[in-house]
Amino acid sequence: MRIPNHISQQVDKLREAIDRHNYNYSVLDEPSIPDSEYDKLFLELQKLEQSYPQLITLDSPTQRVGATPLEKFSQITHRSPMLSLNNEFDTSSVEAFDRRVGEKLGTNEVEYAVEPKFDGLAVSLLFENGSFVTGATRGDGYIGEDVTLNLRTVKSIPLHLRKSDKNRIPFLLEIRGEVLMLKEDFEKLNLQQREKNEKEFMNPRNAAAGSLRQLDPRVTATRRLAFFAYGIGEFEGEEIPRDTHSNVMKYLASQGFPIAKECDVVRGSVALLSYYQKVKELREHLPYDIDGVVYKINSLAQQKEMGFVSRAPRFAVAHKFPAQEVVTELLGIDVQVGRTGVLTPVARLRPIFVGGATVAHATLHNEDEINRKDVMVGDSVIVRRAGDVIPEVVGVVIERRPSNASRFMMPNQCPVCGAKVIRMSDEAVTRCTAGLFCPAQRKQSIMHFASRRGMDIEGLGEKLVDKLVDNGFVVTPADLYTLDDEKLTSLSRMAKKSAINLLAAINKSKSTTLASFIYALGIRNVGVTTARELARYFGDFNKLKEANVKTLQGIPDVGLVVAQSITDFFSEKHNIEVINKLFSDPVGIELKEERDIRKMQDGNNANKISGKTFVLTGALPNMSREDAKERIESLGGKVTSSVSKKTNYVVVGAASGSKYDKAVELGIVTLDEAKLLELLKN
Ligand code: 9MJ
Repeated sequence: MRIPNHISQQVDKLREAIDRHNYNYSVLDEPSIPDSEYDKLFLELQKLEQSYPQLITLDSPTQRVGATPLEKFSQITHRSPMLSLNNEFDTSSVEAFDRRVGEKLGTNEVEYAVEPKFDGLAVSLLFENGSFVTGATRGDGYIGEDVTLNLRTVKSIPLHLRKSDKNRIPFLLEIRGEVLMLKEDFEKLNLQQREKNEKEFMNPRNAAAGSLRQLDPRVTATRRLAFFAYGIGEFEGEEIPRDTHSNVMKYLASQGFPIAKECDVVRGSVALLSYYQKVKELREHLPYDIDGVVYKINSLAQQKEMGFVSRAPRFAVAHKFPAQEVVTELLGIDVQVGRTGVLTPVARLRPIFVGGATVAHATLHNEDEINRKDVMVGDSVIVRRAGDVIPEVVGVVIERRPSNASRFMMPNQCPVCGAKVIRMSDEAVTRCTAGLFCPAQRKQSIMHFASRRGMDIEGLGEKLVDKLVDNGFVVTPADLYTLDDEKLTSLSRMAKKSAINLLAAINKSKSTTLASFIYALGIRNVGVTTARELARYFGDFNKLKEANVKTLQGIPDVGLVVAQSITDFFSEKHNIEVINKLFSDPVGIELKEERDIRKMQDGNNANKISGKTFVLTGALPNMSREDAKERIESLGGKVTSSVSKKTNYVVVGAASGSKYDKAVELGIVTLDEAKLLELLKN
């Protein structure tokens, strides 16, 4: 059957549009059309290809998804070997590397291309006449497994190259890079696995490996994998740069391959080390796991001159970060009691250095988690500490389990107060039933009451709260306001001056906002955002106190569970007694009207924030993005995730990428942290 001209033109047009939108979405992380529009284009192309199967090509976007499963992977011999890098772990080895290079090349300050070292799986993608034909794992460096069908499902891998300036396409090109799973997608995948009662993955790397080495490409297609290019192997084609590695990387980016935003070019060992430091600080803010940085001599001629030693190049090294995952012995499992009575099992570990600190405890979350991970006391466990995140046990090395390993049992009594514990059938957690009669819960709720986002009582830390509760000076939050310097100075290690400061802070906290007060009460399931919503909706504490479930459910983001928690809280006699005490003499909490505060702010900076839309991008030097978001929202601003014409400000931190470019393109005001703080200052 002859294919009408307008049909092949329409097919070309659809493919071009789908590829472009896919690139914007998967590589630039800047969706250009809504999903529904994309689906429409895709469906139209699929229909045309069904009617005219002769038009189907291997690099059509419809050919990414779900081929039939394989029996086993076949093997692919790489055109040029996939080298491994030598690892360096300390400053002096990096200096020695730079010295060796300098001596061999007879150059003083060698130029290096520097890049983050992805913690994923190395793959090689072969493009022939511009089309993606095969893709393989690294294997032994010479022969890998053919995972082409799985790699086709990775949306950020282009299925064909773009024509170069000279309108040419390389005859042959091997692209080298790493397949990985973004941290965010890893969390989502594990959540799904948990819901399906299937085994969770230990870390993003394992999840990526498990997804890529799947015999059924339909499974891989459901996993969100990412790809980043970091070099090329064999190539034939005039348009490929032959001067520097950084130009090769630019070429790859121009061909639609994702490359790390953190790539740079520097000179000399001092600059190498400061790059290492910079990326190390960025590490926890990056969307993917990295395990170090890579230094490569930038000049390809100089690379050739350096040559290889056995299977590793002499022109590049990996400078590894301290490990974030280590194996240590699980000595025991302690049980801690939190503010809402939740019993949390905590691993007691043989102390070990991980992620830059010595760790002796790690969370085990809850009983189900222990069972799912099959953790037993005495096991060798894998402990992960990434950035400021609480260390956690992610898995067990089963082969090393000793014969005397013992199972953990959740106690049936609260380990702090001895009261009965219960586990609701629909909850993963076990709780102490004693409420505020349990000293552990009492301490935690007082800490919460005094926290920064609550009543903001400066200087009331954990140790002091322990003493105040243990001495019987404080039973409920209202008792904080009955403290005097005599009581305080009777506590060990409490100097007169600290006592005076604390009393002043307690006194100051009496004047607060409705939102902070609601949050401070520690109602289950009511966090900062919900507290703010409730304050905005009711504007009056008594109205909130008397609201019923139905009214509460009418508030944005308040579902049945939250509504029920609120009414449960106010139906508890004990809670009402404490609240009454807080509002009457001698305490006399005073809630400033939010509107008054807004008026005050409108006078100066709030009109610059209230009603304005902010986008935060990159890591800020001194505050977390969460903090910045909260502070902007507390002044009536809105924080969204993508830059558009409606955005008023883009707050730019380190390693900000496309959002910054977009802001510049649209002429939107950009702020650094200092300027943001100036705006927030009130
Ligand atoms: C990773 N893993 O990110 C190389 N790598 O170069 C980077 N690996 C590499 N480069 C030559 N950025 C061999 C391996």
